Amino acid sequence: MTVPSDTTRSLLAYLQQADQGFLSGPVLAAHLGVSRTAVWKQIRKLEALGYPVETHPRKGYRLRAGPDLFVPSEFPDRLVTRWLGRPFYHFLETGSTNAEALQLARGGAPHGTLVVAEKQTAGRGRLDRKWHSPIGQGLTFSLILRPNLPPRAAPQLTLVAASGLAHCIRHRFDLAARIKWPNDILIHHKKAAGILTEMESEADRIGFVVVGIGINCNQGAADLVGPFRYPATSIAAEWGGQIDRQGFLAELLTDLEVRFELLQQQGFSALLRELQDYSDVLGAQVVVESMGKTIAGKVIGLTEEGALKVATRTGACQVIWAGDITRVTHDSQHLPEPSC
Ligand code: BT5
Repeated sequence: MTVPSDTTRSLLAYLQQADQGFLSGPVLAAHLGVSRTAVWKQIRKLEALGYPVETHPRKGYRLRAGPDLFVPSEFPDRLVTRWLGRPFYHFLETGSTNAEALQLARGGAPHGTLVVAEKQTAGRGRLDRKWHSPIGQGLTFSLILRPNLPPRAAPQLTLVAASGLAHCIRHRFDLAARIKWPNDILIHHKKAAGILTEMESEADRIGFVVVGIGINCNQGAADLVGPFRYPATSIAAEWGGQIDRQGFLAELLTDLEVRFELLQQQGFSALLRELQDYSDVLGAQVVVESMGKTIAGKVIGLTEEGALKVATRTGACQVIWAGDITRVTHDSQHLPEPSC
């Protein structure tokens, strides 16, 4: 794993501030307090990370127009949350922001801590699956939460995060983002984001939870072919233009904070309505893989705790606490709806 040094970060910040203008080797060396050879080595590091740096023999170096780059020094000023997103850790490259956040949480990092990475070398989904995100195009981040809730409420944090994310995409981009229970955000029935929640608990209450979110923001068609388990898309592909990832993340954290507070103060039922409104699967025929079993039927809702209620062909009601919806058919015929 390559963790960029403070010098690499500072160099990136100078190049970003130059707004695609050139900065000479001697000027950068003076700013950074290192030799010109060291500047050259740091430039190679940035290139290895995927940043498009142009080198000119006389003018020096500049960051070419490329991916929309996160400017870590600016981001905290854009946050309008009360507690979510602070403290803020930014990695140019790391294995997984969830792994970083778990480690920080074990070391005592507070409720609200945010860990963002431009590039993950081992981004993960559920069940040891992989999460792919080219550098600078998606958003990959994790939040440390220390809610006063019992461990069985942890899956609700995934659902609540999904609701906040769908809400933010809807309001910021006017796109009908929907939730594929429990952790996927779809736009036009294609996956635009995924959530991975990991927890460490004490006897009867959550010690901490790490909510990891991966969002396809500015990925183009070539980055979305997969192969993925479900068709993929990005916000930019659906919206029709590059998006400002930092502005979006700042707004998203506000939407998440409101919902995490509501969950803590009023309970999950206060969020149920929004979750059902944003559901991609409510009323649809689905196939669910759950604990080694395959269940097919029509989704008729969520329980008060957030489990999925599926009416099977026999009219029986199955309550599913954890699983993966592998197929969704929206033109479902009428089925008897048992009460459960
Ligand atoms: C998820 O798992 O969708 C949860 C993804 C969470 C990723 C974030 S990024 C920040 C934080 N740090 C981490 O290390 N992880 C979290 P799941 O429902 O199991 O879906 C995983 C599957 O989605 C993979 O097996 C692929 O088929 C597919 N996939 C991978 N990358 C994708 C992408 N960019 N867009 C759409 N689908 C993708």
